[in-house]
Amino acid sequence: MAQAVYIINGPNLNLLGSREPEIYGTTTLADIEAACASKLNSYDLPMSFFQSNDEGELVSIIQTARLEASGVIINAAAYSHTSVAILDALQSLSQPIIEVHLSNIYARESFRHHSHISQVATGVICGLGAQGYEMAIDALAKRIKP
Ligand code: CA2
Repeated sequence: MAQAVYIINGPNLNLLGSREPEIYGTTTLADIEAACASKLNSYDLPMSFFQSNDEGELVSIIQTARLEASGVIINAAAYSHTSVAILDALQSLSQPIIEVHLSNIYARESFRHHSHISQVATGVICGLGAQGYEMAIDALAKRIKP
């Protein structure tokens, strides 16, 4: 069996479904995890799903992904726009990386229009809510070497 797909979520995404439904919808992170598990199962790919509010912990997870993941899906949330440390960690990966945002970051405040992560991502999906994670899995499944 292939190595796990790492799905990495950044700060405040643990609050999904509890606030700001007009921006982020009503789906919880647990709902997203379950949908991703089911989708990956259909590709016979294992999953490791993470959420952290801590930048250093996210860097450590990415370092583990470098050694253990077949591919990475990352929604680094606000750290997408600010974190050179997360960019540096992702730059060391050779696996495909798909960046996901639930909201359309280009239709929001200008400080959300730039993501450090995009330059190292194989592809970027935004504005499609939780469906973006499932689309990212489809994209990764085509790119993961057996
Ligand atoms: O649209 C996305 O997925 C974002 O990565 C979400 C981040 C935001 O900083 C990015 O610009 C775009 C924020 C995640 C916060 O999630 C919450 C969910 C519910 C209630 C409060 C925050």
